[in-house]
Amino acid sequence: MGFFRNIAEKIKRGLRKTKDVLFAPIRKLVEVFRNVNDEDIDVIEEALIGADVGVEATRKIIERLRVAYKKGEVRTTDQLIPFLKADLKQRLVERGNDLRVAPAPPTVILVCGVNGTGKTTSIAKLAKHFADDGKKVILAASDTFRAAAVEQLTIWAQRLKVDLVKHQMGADPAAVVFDAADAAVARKADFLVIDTAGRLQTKENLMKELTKIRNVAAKKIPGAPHEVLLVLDATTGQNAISQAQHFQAATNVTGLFLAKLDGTAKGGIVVAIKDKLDIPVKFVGIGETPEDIAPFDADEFVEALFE
Ligand SMILES: Nc1nc2c(ncn2[C@@H]2O[C@H](COP(=O)(O)OP(=O)(O)O)[C@@H](O)[C@H]2O)c(=O)[nH]1
Ligand SMILES: [Mg+2]
Repeated sequence: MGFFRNIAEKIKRGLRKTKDVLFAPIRKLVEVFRNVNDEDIDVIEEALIGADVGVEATRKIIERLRVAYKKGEVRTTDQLIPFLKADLKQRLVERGNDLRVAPAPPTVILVCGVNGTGKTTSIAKLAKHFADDGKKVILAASDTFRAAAVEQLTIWAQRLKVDLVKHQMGADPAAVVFDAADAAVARKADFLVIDTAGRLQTKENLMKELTKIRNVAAKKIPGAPHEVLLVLDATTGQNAISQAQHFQAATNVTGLFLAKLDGTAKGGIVVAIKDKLDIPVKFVGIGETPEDIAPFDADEFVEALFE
């Protein structure tokens, strides 16, 4: 109970900037009880665009609002927020927001994404999230492209007291996974989380590298990787969507970790992502510390936006 209240609080805090942009103008509208007019709908449209809900998703929401308005279903200002909440919740509910886990441990999570989006930090968050739940976690430092990447993950592993498998910088990322998968089985880990290099590659290179890692994992652990989490930086707004399309074309992405939701007024990107991509958001990152993670929940997210 305390845990969930804590998460709801965190999400509210993380969405503060988005709320300022999205909700502040709408709140002004609904402060006074009166009949809704056309200008009110324009204000809502602008607010949605401002929060990076995206042109297409905004158009769909506004279209529905206009229909409801014409039919008299939305007549007075007090009906605006309930309408928006219900619409957004319906839009955001998706199949499988829960993490995919293996029928028998270890569950293997492959984490990919462009450099700087927050991969390594998000892995630390996942590690803490699992470890706090009493699970045994092993991290694989398969971003061997930069020495700093291995060092960063090593520091997190030490701080969080979880195991780490690493090779030298420049080593074959799949070889790290090979050893890490052995370690995960031998040490009876519940989760193996794999960090990967995120330099902007061609689709073919990206595909080759991720496929090699996947094959090694699959050979060692049945069904692995059980989850392929793509980390996106919410502050990049619509650009995050084109990144997702790039990765989706290279490999089967099964879930999104939307990082840096706290640093942006573009929290509406969650709605745009749902509208454009068929990949569920599984976690959101709402700060720089390992505690700043929340499993994504559509109801909670929408309530936090309009609180
Ligand atoms: N405010 C905020 N910063 C974050 C979040 N996630 C990651 N960062 C920061 O983003 C920067 C890049 O993160 P890093 O994990 O190194 O990205 P990587 O290159 O993809 O592995 C670091 O300064 C992190 O502290 C988040 O949820 N919120
Ligand atoms: Mg990294």
